[in-house]
Amino acid sequence: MGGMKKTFLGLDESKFGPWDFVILSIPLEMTTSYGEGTKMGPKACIDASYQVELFDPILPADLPNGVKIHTAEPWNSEAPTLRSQLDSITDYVSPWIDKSIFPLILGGEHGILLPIIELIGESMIRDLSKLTIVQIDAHADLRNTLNGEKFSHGTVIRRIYELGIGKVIQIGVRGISREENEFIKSHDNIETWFARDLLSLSEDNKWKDMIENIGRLEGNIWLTFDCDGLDGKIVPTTGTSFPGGISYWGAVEIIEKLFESKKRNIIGADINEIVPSEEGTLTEFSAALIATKILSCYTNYTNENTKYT
Ligand SMILES: [Mn+2]
Repeated sequence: MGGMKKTFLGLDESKFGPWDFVILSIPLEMTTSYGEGTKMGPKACIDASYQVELFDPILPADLPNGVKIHTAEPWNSEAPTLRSQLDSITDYVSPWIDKSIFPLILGGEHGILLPIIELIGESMIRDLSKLTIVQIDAHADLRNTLNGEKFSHGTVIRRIYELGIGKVIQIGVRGISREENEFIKSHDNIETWFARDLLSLSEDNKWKDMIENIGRLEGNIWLTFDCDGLDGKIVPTTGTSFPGGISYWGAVEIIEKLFESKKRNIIGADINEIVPSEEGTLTEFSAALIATKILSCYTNYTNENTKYT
């Protein structure tokens, strides 16, 4: 392909829309605690997607399984402050927040989610109390501030919650502060499935309960997938890689369950905190597999029936 831009999965893409599914890259890196390199994440994920198979046994045909995909040019900004960077993310994402297109956003640190949800509140779902956020993450991201910073990967779900989100469902949390734990306990519409309860080796662990619970969700859903929600073994270089997390098959089960029913409109998703290493590691490949699973479930979901409205 020479100097040509790479497309997700190396698929041939039509130059002209309308498209059904867009891959957006937001390589923002400003506040990640340690393990820098999220700004390389989206590109590394797209590069790694070349190693992912187009066959998925749940599909009647290979990917793209009849849907029109577009890999957009990455976001790029030299704006001087974090808030102005977030505003430029709004400009970048804006053309793609549209009921007829599914946006899959590759990040970049988790903080990218705030302008996206703000935009959804302004244009797509005016009443954010009708939106559920499903968050896969090692952390709750519910701090009021982190190192004095209001806008950060460690505060992003708190900022989004303050917009009036209907419900937040957190899966895989295992790094949390006392303040966040209290915040969860005192807010009924934040439902946190701690990694230890889900994944403990005891027979009465809560994994099945969590999956059933997801199966009962209705209405509009945004899926935000922080790579550190996965077990540290399969995302070894991500921002805050953490042991005791969700397995690859666990993540696949969650995604397939979410897309299984038309009671739910999955309006979009992001995969964030992708940090590759120079040698190339599992992290970006794991992220590419998750991204492909989302695409694959989306194509099945839309092809099975008419598109959601
Ligand atoms: Mn996070």
